[in-house]
Amino acid sequence: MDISQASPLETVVRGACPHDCPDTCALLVTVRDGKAVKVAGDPDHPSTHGALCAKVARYPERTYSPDRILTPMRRVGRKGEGRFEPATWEEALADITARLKAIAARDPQRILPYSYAGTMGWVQGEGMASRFFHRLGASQLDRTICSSPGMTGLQYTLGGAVGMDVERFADSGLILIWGSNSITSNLHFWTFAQQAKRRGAKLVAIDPYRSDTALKCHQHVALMPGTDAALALGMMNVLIAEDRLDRDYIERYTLGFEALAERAAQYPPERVAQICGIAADEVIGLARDYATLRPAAIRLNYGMQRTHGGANGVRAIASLPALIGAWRDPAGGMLLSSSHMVPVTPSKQVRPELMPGWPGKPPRTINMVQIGDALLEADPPVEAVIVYNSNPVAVAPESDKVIAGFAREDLFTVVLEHFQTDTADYADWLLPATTQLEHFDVHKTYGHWYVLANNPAIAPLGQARPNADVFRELAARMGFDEPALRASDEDIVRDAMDWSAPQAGGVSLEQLRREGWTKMRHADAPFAQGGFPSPSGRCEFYSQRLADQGLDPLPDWVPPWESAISNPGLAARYPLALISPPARTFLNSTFVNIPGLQAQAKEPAVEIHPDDAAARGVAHGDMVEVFNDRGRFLARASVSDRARPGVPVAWGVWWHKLTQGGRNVNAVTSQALTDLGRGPTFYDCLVELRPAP
Ligand SMILES: Nc1nc2c(c(=O)[nH]1)N[C@H]1C(S)=C(S)[C@@H](COP(=O)(O)OP(=O)(O)OC[C@H]3O[C@@H](n4cnc5c(=O)[nH]c(N)nc54)[C@H](O)[C@@H]3O)O[C@H]1N2
Ligand SMILES: Nc1nc2c(c(=O)[nH]1)N[C@H]1C(S)=C(S)[C@@H](COP(=O)(O)OP(=O)(O)OC[C@H]3O[C@@H](n4cnc5c(=O)[nH]c(N)nc54)[C@H](O)[C@@H]3O)O[C@H]1N2
Ligand SMILES: [Mo]
Repeated sequence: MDISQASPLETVVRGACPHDCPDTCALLVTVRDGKAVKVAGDPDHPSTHGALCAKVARYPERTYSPDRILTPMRRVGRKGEGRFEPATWEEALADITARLKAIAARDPQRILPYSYAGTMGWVQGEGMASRFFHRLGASQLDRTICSSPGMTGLQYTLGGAVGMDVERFADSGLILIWGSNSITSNLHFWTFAQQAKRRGAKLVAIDPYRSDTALKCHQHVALMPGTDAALALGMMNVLIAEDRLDRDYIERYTLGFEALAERAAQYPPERVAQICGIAADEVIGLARDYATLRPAAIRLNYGMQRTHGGANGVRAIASLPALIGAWRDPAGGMLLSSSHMVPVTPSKQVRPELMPGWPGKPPRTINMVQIGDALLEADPPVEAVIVYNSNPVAVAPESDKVIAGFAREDLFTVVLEHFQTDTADYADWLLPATTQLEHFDVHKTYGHWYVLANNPAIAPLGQARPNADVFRELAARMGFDEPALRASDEDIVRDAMDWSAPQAGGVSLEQLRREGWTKMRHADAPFAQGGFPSPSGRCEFYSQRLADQGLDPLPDWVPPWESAISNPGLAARYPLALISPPARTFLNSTFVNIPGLQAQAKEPAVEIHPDDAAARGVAHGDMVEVFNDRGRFLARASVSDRARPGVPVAWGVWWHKLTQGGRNVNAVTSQALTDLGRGPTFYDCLVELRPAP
């Protein structure tokens, strides 16, 4: 479409959705008299298809919200009170520099960045920020809160985050939508799944909860949380027993089939049925469909890797396509993340070599999942934390500890934000950040094969500044004069991607900015003849790299930390396995404060199966208290058989301060980590509930 000039006063600017979502939509921002009046999806971009989710369609409302932070703010009240007075950037940056210098003189590791994917951009994400913290010698943050178990599972199986072209799902004959509520969290994939459905494909949802997506699939397999590896191994058991394998594909392009077959032999359908809480026939039927309804595709998503065995679950599932040769077809195989199909070299973007002691003895690493413990117990202590692109007080597990940590009067906290979030309340300095409409960036994604440019559509509001600008200036004030710390935004983007790689198809940054997006060039069925990025080039059922670390080289079912099978004592006190997937109206804790979206979600809710509700004297619409040894929160009960017996569902992620009892669901979630990848176990969480006192 021609977007040059709609009228002399109205322009359309090409942008990219910055959010942590596999869809990374191509945006068209209409600007009139310097004001963004509309954000729409680009109709020409194949996966965006002119459609935006309900949240991002409200991006102008969010940008011009009267609640935006538009000037630097200095704390005047007690920690967490959220009382501030306006200050100048000069005052803010001078004080922050002085404080950081003083701490760094003792030990820079006492300074900790805390960030995640508020924006996924190469520039306003980790580009300049990480360079700054590396040069400073700050503690490294292990950014594990979302996808690291799944990414690690892929690494040890396929060799990286590679997978199908999402557009090809339209031609699949069977789609297993596994651990994903696509209509909520991967809407633009759902469009392709629906096309496949209209062409006769069978859709199966594998999810403990009968989600909006599961409701629209032909079949729903409602397994217990954290049992996915058992189900996948059970499917293998049947595929092998019934000889429904692609022996030729296995022979040529996989590693360790004999060993995997021995492992799968331990998972006959009856045992799997018991572990997963489903019928043996479901396991058998699923395996038969998987082998016969071609092309067979799996849309795996991160919802299934938030339990102890999350990475092994991904390893087991990622082994399935090779067993039946599903990769031979462009519409077969699987997709969890395809982010490594873009030729980005993270080290060129974030420059680890700037760290003191690199590579032999770099600064310590702190896992963001365990920020609660880290702020309370790390030795040497964390004396300063600088938060950007994240809201840890709301999103990190075991809130009471996270809050106690941020409430330390001796902790120096800087928060770069759009809004006064739960985390911002604890800031000593709250700094106004620009939104995606106000700054430049470039994005890749994990759910399709495009790279997208985001051109600034409007001038920064108030005194808001882009993250990269702030860290560039802090670097200068700290006296860091390496070229990497003076790099312009465009330099960072040029560094991040290998623009001359064949996948990039010769695109230049200028062209990308003009055209908005470009698709990476890959073969239609990239793994039809193996060629996986693993050390052997094969799909590695057996991983020598895991064996070398003394770990199980084969995928297995690793039971949840908290379940009746693995911890009967705990389950006797807390018999309900709580999961807390994202709400359709919010993006993690972003958008929770936007009135139009908040009104749709109304208040924190927990869906409970009628049997569980009746046993506790809970009626539909009652306020209930959900609790365990870690904490408690209040939520409105929604009694519905869409929830499995024993598995209530609490929608995330509210701001604590916007809930009735002052705590969201993370009051009860745990800081325990996954089997591989050091990830969070948000959906591995036993609780009890009762009518609110
Ligand atoms: N609207 C909206 N979209 C989002 C987000 C959002 O907050 N709101 N968040 C974005 C982000 S950061 C991410 S990571 C993704 C997350 O999106 P997904 O990767 O799809 O993951 P979740 O939404 O966490 O969970 C998806 C489904 O998995 C189910 N589930 C829970 N435990 C298990 C299990 O053990 N096994 C199986 N098989 N299923 C399980 C849940 O019931 C849920 O229906 O979505 C992104 N998109
Ligand atoms: N119980 C439970 N907890 C969960 C999850 C769950 O499923 N259940 N999901 C987990 C997952 S998958 C994830 S990814 C994490 C997400 O956790 P976070 O990465 O913390 O994501 P958000 O809550 O969206 O917070 C992002 C913040 O960044 C800010 N921001 C956006 N753009 C910019 C910018 O350009 N500059 C600056 N300075 N700030 C910006 C936004 O205003 C927002 O407050 O939460 C996790 N927490
Ligand atoms: Mo995430």
